[in-house]
Amino acid sequence: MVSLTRGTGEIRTRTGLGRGWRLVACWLAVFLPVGQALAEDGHDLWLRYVPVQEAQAAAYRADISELVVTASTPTARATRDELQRGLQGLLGAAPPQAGKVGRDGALLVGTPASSPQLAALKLDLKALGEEGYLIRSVRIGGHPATAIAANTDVGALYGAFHFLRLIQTAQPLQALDIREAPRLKVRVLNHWDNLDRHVERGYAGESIWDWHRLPGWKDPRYTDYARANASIGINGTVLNNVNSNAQSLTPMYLEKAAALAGVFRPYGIKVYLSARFSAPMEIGGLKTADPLDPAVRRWWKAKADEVYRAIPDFGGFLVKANSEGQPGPQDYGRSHVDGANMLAEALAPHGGIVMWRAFVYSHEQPDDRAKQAYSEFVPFDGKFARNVLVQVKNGAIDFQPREPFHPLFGAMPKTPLMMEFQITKEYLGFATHLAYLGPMYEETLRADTQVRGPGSTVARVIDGTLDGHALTGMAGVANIGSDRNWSGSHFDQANWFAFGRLAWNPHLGAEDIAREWAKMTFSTDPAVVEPVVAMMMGSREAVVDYMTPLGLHHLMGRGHHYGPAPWDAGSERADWDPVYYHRADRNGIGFDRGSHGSNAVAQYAPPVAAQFDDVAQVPEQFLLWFHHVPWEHRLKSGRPLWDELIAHYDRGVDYVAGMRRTWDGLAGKIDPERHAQVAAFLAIQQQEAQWWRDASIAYWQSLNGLPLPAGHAPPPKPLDYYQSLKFPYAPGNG
Ligand code: GCV
Repeated sequence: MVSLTRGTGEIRTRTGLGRGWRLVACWLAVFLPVGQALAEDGHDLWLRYVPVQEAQAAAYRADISELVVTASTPTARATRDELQRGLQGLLGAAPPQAGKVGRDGALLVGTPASSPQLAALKLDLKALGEEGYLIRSVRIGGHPATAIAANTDVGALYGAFHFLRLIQTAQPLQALDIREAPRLKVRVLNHWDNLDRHVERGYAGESIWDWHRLPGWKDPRYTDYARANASIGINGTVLNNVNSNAQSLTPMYLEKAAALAGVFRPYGIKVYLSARFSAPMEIGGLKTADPLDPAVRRWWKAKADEVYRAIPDFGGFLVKANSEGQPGPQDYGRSHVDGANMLAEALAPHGGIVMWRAFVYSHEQPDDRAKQAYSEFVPFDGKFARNVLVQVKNGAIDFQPREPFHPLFGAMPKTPLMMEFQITKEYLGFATHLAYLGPMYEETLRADTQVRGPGSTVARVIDGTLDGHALTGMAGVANIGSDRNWSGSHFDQANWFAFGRLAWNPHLGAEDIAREWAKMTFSTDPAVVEPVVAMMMGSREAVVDYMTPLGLHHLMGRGHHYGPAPWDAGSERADWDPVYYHRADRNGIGFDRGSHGSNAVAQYAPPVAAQFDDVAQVPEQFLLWFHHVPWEHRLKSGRPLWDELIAHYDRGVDYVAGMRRTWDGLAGKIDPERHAQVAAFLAIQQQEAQWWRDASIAYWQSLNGLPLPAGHAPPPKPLDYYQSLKFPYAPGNG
């Protein structure tokens, strides 16, 4: 299926099309007038490769007169195939292939080892490492040409995707001089996918891993998954849920994982597995999983050897231990270090790594759950083995619409910490709410921990530059499922894309990424791109406004996390209940994490702690995260807190209404199928934003008895109506 895109880049036009090129161009001119859009279902993600405007296509075809790729390895073949597929789609036909550059406009792709012509260029590739690439306009034998060069085939593949992106985003192809190398080493998706294909916190259908039919049937989707990930630089995937099942480590499942690894390998993607800490007992017949027990250690070594026999380039293990009921070393009076280092030792001879999660909270009720990870992990700084990364969520609670950065960032200088972002929208309205998460990721990455003075950003902690770590990484909890559009909604694809781009370079800007994505996904027409980017950029803030303004958090329905339930109380753990987090009563609202409260602020570097501790200085977006204040507390606007809260709720709902208007205005410019689904989802979002606003206000009013400020409508229903709503079958529940 195709839709015609209209580009804006300044592309010089040349004549002299070959017969194939001419036929396609005529076909396009006759059947697809500019601006007409045909239906699409989103399956092609941002790799749609639909024809660019003919004038542009003609210019691009002149720039790429032949393709020179030595396709002697699976990765080089994947590179060649992608370029052929991409150029065929974008320009109407793939350029002819040649063994070496012989005329003007050749595209030469590869490594100095694979191509004598590239080697002769003596390009400076040293600093590009194993995954970097350069794209440069060069002259070869007197002919102008474009070189995509790298030290490895995978680097060249990444370069090819970048080159295609230039065309997809209507960039000129002259005078190119692009050098790129990833800033992070491990760029992984975490699939919370169970062996029965249920996806924990998944809103895009069942798991794409068809375990039952593997290894015999390798769904072509796996190749497309690998292409999509490689196109944004993702180089690893953890196949199974962190709430893991030891069966994943049995020979039967290892054979299936090996089949997936075989599909992903040409695309530079390694397979990792979540390891259940108690596996030695569950599938190994041992009586204990104590990490200091010699038999347990032997078992894991043998298991690692077995895994590497099946998957020679296996990436390593991800572990959730002693958290939310998962087994772990503390079950035996041992520590996170004992557990992580035991696995690290088993993997080290094979070059594997352990990603040990810091998302922990104890069985005992802590005074403040936000403090636990820091308290448990900081004492272990410098004690983890060299091949262990500690994987830290962006905030200290749990993927809320807004959280201050996790205090562990900067607090463990001798330990490499990797970021864990959630791509799936567990707490942000599931797949039906349009919330572009780029600004949220950017907000955390740019946050200044100040641990080594100003400029000690979270991005610099995780890219290793702050404390000199070579092992670095970022994980994203995937939003991928078997829905035709992969992510449950068209706009949720942007969150997968943004994660990949930021994992490659955590210093990129969310707006630039949104613009790239919008051009590749919908159209290069500025009349489409600009309104779409504007919608996206404010969309996460709108969710914060209508769900959890001013630092409120964890007010979602218990368990499934769908919809508002700020009244929820009485579950088996107080820190699973919204009332634990907002602490509202007739006098005030908010969690006191200041020096007179739980003192969680003390976990930040002194200048940050001082700012968060001071109710007059704390950024208002975190006010109720760190402070319990009276409803009358005056904000910078001069309004009392109560009025300000209401204003935020209404602003959030209004933003969604605005997105609907913008989107309606794009009818005819976006293909009807995708346009209709986004429109329907925005209607759901508006209803649910209103529900969040009304239910929250009704509940707060039941506590504080305050009237609504003038001009704001009261909730249309009484509180008990909102409290009566139940959602036993909400998707994604664990
Ligand atoms: C995989 C939250 C989610 C759980 C998830 C957990 C985690 O608590 O609700 O579904 O479990 O985070 O990150 O381990």
